[in-house]
Amino acid sequence: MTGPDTRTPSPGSRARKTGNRGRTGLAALAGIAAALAGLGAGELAAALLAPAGSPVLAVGALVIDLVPGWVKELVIALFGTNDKTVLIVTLALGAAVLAAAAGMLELVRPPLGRVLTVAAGGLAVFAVLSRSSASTLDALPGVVAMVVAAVLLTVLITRLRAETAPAPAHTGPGGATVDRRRFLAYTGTSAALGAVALVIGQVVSAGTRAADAARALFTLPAPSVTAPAIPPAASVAVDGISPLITANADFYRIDTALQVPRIDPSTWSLKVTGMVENEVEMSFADLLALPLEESTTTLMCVSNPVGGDLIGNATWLGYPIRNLLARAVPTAGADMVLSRSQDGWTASTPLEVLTDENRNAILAVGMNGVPLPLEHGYPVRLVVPGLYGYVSATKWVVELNVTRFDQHTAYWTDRGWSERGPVKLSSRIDVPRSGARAGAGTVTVAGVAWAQHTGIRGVQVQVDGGAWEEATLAAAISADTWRQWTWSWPATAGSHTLRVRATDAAGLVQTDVRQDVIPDGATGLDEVTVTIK
Ligand SMILES: Nc1nc2c(c(=O)[nH]1)N[C@H]1C(S)=C(S)[C@@H](COP(=O)(O)O)O[C@H]1N2
Ligand SMILES: [Mo]
Repeated sequence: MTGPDTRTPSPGSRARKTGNRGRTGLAALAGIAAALAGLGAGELAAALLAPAGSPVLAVGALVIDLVPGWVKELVIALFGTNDKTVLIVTLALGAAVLAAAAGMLELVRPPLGRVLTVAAGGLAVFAVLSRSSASTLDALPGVVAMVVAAVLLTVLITRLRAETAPAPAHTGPGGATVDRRRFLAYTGTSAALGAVALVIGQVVSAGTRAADAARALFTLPAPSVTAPAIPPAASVAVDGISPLITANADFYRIDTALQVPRIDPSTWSLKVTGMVENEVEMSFADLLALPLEESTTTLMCVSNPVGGDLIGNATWLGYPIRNLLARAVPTAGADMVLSRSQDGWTASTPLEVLTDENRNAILAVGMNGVPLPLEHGYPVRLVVPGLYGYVSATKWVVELNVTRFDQHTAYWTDRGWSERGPVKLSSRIDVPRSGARAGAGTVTVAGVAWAQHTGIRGVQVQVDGGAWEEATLAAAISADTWRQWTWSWPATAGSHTLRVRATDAAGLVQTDVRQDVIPDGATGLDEVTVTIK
């Protein structure tokens, strides 16, 4: 068995030196095999559970971010469009060197090899989590990779150490050769399984990667109709009020998708089916070739409670659905379009809303100047002013089935929600926040109000159940967007409750009758309680 002297060979002992060098080489191999197995397991876990959590891609992206500009330019100058290949080869070589070092360290200075493995795994997990869209689940593949690599490294190096002192094979059929063979078999098997898992992981996730890559490369076509300019007077300068346009990163997200569908736009198509004279099928390229229109539309969720924040306002770019339906020619009797997403979710939208000349119901591809974010429906979603999202705003849309309300029901209708969901007149106080404290004097009260597709005529604020006071409305963008308002409150000391109500352009006053969000949206008035000193 291994004697202590084999670790510290005496000078002049040629056989031992060679053997030692051989063992170090084998340890390096074991390190590479363990790393390969870990990476394979990690990539497989990523492909199956968390595509955004690929340790390999995350480290690659981190390196791209960290490499100084002049190096990138040099690489591009030298290798042109092969720059990605250069990156991958460099990363693979770097990883191999690290893995070999981990193997050798684990042999001579345990547990330093494991420490190095865990540090590398930690770096991968950090790289994944440092991306803005990362979720906790995305850390899993990196952790899997780290654990598999560390465990295998320990097992393989323990085997290697247990092996008898290396002797030239021709010295006879000693246990050494058998042990070495077994060690090599384990190492080879680990490396091979790792490589296979790595390839399967890459193949499985190729489709999902294609979506990310395509989105990154895609530049929105210029609109043929630009959104009406937003009047400067539509935004009031009050700290804490919701911005007039909601940034994509702050836009609420609601869907049933455990994992965001990742659609490669080159494989995407939209079919118009059902009660139509001509079924229409359209590719992403077909859609982009059509004249696209910009419009600013507020989107809100039926589950938004009074005063809630499941509402956002964006400038969308898309193609009017009425034009598409005009090509399909709905047949007599059709009164609903059941839109379906790639992951099988459905929404029921009244046909008359989608064919309305005066409504910007669109197949959207852009959101605030960029391609739809993956979680907001990339590559294509519906946006329909005047209806809650659950009956209109299908993300990752792939089919419009023209049908009848008495023939089909949509996802949420089957779960107790109304088959129709027009947006209800509502208003919200953004500042002051409930529980806020302020000094006596003039306090600015401000917020937003919406009566989508009808428009807001007025907003009133009430203090402690007193008279309704007229708030000042900011300019409107259109009837399809929320509207900011402010009111200067002459505040006196004490605890006060402020309430807000809106009146729509048709003269309807927002009701104070409280109704829950189910089945077709909440009603009631938003209120905040504040303390004035
Ligand atoms: N495919 C799909 N589309 C969907 C949903 C969904 O669950 N799946 N949820 C809808 C609901 S209830 C709302 S309120 C809006 C929210 O859109 P957002 O996440 O872009 O804000 O998307 C709608 N579109
Ligand atoms: Mo919703």
